[in-house]
Amino acid sequence: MAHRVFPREEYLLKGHVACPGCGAAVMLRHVLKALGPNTYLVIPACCTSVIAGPHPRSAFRVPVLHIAFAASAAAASGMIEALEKLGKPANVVVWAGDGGTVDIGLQALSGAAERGHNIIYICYDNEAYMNTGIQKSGSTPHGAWTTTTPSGNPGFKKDLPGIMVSHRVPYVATLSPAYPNDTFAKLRKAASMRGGLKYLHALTPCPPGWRYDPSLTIELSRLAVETGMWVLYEVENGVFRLTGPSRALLEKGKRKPVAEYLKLQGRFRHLSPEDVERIQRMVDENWERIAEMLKEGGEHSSEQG
Ligand SMILES: Cc1ncc(C[n+]2csc(CCOP(=O)(O)OP(=O)(O)O)c2C)c(N)n1
Ligand code: SF4
Repeated sequence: MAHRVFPREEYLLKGHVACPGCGAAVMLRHVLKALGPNTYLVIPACCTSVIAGPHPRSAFRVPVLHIAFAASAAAASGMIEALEKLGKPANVVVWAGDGGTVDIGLQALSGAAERGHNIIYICYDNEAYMNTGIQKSGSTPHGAWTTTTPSGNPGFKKDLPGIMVSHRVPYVATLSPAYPNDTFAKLRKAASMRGGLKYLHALTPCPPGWRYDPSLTIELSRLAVETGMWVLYEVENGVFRLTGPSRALLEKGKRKPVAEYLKLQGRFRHLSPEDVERIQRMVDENWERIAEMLKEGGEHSSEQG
C-alpha cells in the first residue's frame, strides 16, 4: 500500500496508564489518527476502559460510551441510527478486546452484521482476558499458557475474521501495530464505505500476558507477520487480498520459522520441539489454503467462508 503521512493530531492523550509496551495502546493511537475527530467510540469492559477511561478520567479526545460487555455492537447500532437520523454522519466505532468480541459480545456483533448497521467494529486481540488476570479466551492460541490453561491451551484460536466474512459484511481486515501504513489505509477505506458493518481484527501483543520484555512489542508484532502466524489481509465485498508484507509470504521458504516468534514469549516456554513442529504445520496448512484460494482467481467469495 502507498506510503501515508500520519496526521500529527493525537486523540489518545498522554496520561493513559497502559503498561509499557502495550500493543493495544499503539494500535488505538494509529486507529484514531486514521479516523479523526468525527468519531464516537463504544468500549465494553476491557483493559482500554480501565487504562484510558472514560472513567474516572478520560485520555480520549473523542466521545466514548462505556457499555456492558454483551451490548457493544447493539449500542453502536443504536448510536449510528440516531446520528444518521439527526443528519450528523460520523464514525461509530466499537473498540473491544478479544474476550469481549469472540466470546461475550459475539451475539450482538453477529446481529449488527446481519442487520447491516453502518458501524466499524475493531477487535484488539491480546489473546486472553488480560484485565482480569490473563484467563484463556476463545482467541487464545493453541499451546499458550494462561492462568486458566497452566499447562498450555489444548484448544484452538477461533477465526473471528473468517466468521465475519461468512456474514457477508462489506469489509473485513486484519491489522498489526508493526505496520501503521497498512492500518491507516484499511481504516480510511472502512470509514469511506457507508453501508454495512466493517470488521477489523488487530493482533496486539501484551507484555505481562505474553511474558516478554516490553521493548519487544513491535518486533514481536512484525515476527507474527513474517512467520505467517498472523496474516495481513482484507476481504472487500467478498474479494480476498493479502496486504503489506504478507503478499510476499505465500512460498514456505519466504516465511521465518514460527519458533522465532514463539521463543521470545514466556507463555510458550513450556512447549516441546514436537509442539513447536505441530504449530509450524498448522501455520503452513493455513498458507496452503490461502494459496489454493488465490489460485482460484484471487477471489474469496463469502460462500467459501
Ligand atoms: C458481564 C461482565 N462479566 C465479567 C466482567 C469482568 N471483566 C472486566 S474486563 C474483563 C476481561 C476482558 O477481556 P478482553 O475483552 O479480552 O479485554 P482485555 O482485558 O484483554 O483488554 C472481564 C472478564 C465484566 N465487567 N462484566
Ligand atoms: S495488560 Fe496487556 S493489554 Fe492490558 S494494558 Fe497491559 S499491556 Fe495492554
